[in-house]
Amino acid sequence: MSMPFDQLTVIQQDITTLKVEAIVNAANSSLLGGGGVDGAIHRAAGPDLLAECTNLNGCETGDAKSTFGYNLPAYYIIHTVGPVWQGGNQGEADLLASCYRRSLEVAIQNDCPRVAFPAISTGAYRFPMDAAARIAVKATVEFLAHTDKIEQVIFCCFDEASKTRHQQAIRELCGQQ
Ligand code: AR6
Repeated sequence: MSMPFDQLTVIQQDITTLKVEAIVNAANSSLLGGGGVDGAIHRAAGPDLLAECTNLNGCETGDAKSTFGYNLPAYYIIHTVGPVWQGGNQGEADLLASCYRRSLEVAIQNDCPRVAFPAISTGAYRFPMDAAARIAVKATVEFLAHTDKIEQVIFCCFDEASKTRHQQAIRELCGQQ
């Protein structure tokens, strides 16, 4: 698969510090907050975020909904709900790919050219990092092939291992970088 490499970036950082049009939150179906990156985003955005989330009526696994970013440097937060890893035979891979596709669709609806993703489902939801990174990159590359509305997708990894896996997945899917 050929790919304009400059559209994909892998960084190791706290996603709440990023100044891009939209960051993605790895939420749960209540959209009312939790631990991990969800907790960090709610803490950094402030209480107005929870107030807006309360009106969203939750979110299905694999779907995505947007809110404002409030005190975050990012203008929007796109909340998506990843699958809980249950061994791999419960549609987890398709649901995870759907999180990336739906988040990018919601980014386009909100005119966001730059979107940063955490490694959805790889924390509390226990999706194996290796497989998750490949799914994330593949779903994103396939999506970007059919739109000119997204300029940059940032895989914002929390640790070194996650960063390495995403870089590896990009090399595997797109050739040498
Ligand atoms: N910036 C970037 N990545 C982060 C950050 C951060 N500040 N904090 C954690 N990560 P998780 P999940 C990474 O557990 O697996 C919540 O309670 C982390 O290292 O946040 O989708 C929700 O409410 C990991 O690689 O999300 C749900 O109930 C990745 O983000 C549940 O957890 C995802 O880990 C969702 O679980």
